[in-house]
Amino acid sequence: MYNINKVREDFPILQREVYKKPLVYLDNAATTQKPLCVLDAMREEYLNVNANVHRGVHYLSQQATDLHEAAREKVRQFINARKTEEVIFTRGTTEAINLVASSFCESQMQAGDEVVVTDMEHHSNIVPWQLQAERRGIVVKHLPITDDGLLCCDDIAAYLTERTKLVSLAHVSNVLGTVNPVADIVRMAHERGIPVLVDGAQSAPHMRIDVQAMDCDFFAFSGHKMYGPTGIGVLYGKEEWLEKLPPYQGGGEMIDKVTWERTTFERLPFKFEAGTPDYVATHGLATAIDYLCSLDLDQVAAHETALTQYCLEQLQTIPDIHIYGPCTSVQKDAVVSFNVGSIHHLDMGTLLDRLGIAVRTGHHCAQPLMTRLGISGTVRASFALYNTKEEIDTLVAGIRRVSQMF
Ligand code: C6P
Repeated sequence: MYNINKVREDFPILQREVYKKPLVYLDNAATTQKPLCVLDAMREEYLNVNANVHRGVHYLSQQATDLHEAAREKVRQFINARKTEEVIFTRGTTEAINLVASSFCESQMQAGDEVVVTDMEHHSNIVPWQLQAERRGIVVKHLPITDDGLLCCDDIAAYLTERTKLVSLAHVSNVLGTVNPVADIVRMAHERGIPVLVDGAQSAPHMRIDVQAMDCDFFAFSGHKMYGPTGIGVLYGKEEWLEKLPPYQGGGEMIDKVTWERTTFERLPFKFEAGTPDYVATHGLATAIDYLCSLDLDQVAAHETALTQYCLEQLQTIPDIHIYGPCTSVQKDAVVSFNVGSIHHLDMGTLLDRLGIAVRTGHHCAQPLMTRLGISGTVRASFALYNTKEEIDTLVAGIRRVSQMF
């Protein structure tokens, strides 16, 4: 049985007040709060283990290296990758996608070749490709979405041409909450020999990830959105692809041998990890994964789906509300974006904040999606494993109160 009161005790920040009101934290798609066990694990490492990894023969360095590599194995299990060599530590989803954009385009694409993204991407899955378009003349195409915020799946085949070299799409939209049918898209792309990158920033915290079952070629996610520290993320890549791609950055750790004439590179995964990694953060991420799994991922998912469904039902009782994206938790995951009448999203967010309710407002780093929806921004409530129905009641009462002010 999911014990929400006990779960909330693991996150002391949830007990604090803002403006003398109990904090209702509904900005989890931006970043989640951290449980005590993650903070304790990182403090303990800095206090008693701290040393650079992979470099020292001394005891502390070996202990830190063991923790760091144990974290890689933990991530491997979490996403069900075949090998730890397929798990690259990055600073986050953004860096993971930039790595692929840079190395993939350099080695696998020529001017005129195409990358297909979608109309619901975060800037992190648009701008890296645009940079490559400017530098190498590749073409960025975007799959359309329906007015309900679903991918136009019937159109996909038409977008995959002989020049398409990669499909790169969000697993879950950070604005609409739409859960995209990534396994189906991977199958369609693979039938044409096209690899697929899945941006898992908004899915990894909320559902079981099995990269082998999904059969994606790359999968990117961030630690800080799943109860881990900031500054650490993961790029999963199939070994055969990672072997083919050139290094992203150069520096310490990623080399085999350096001479003035020539440098050869380390084996996977180190080839893609130049410089001192954030080894305390990797241990923090591993602790966050342990925490998440200790609560049972299926129970967490069921709790969050129930919250999303409840929120959708309650919001729909508010006059003049417009909810963006699908209105059923079957296709939507833990993110609800809306506007009420002509009230500006920033005004709504600012006034909700005064009631102690933390939501995000604006374009959510998805400006092309805003253009598609014909709006400048939304108010977004996003849920985590520690949120409650009572908090959603507070949100809904807050929206009603703000609406009456206008
Ligand atoms: N979205 C949000 O409030 P980083 O910043 O690298 O950890 O994650 C980038 C990113 C990539 N893809 C998706 C789908 C995302 O949602 C995000 C981060 C946050 O929606 C911050 S802008």
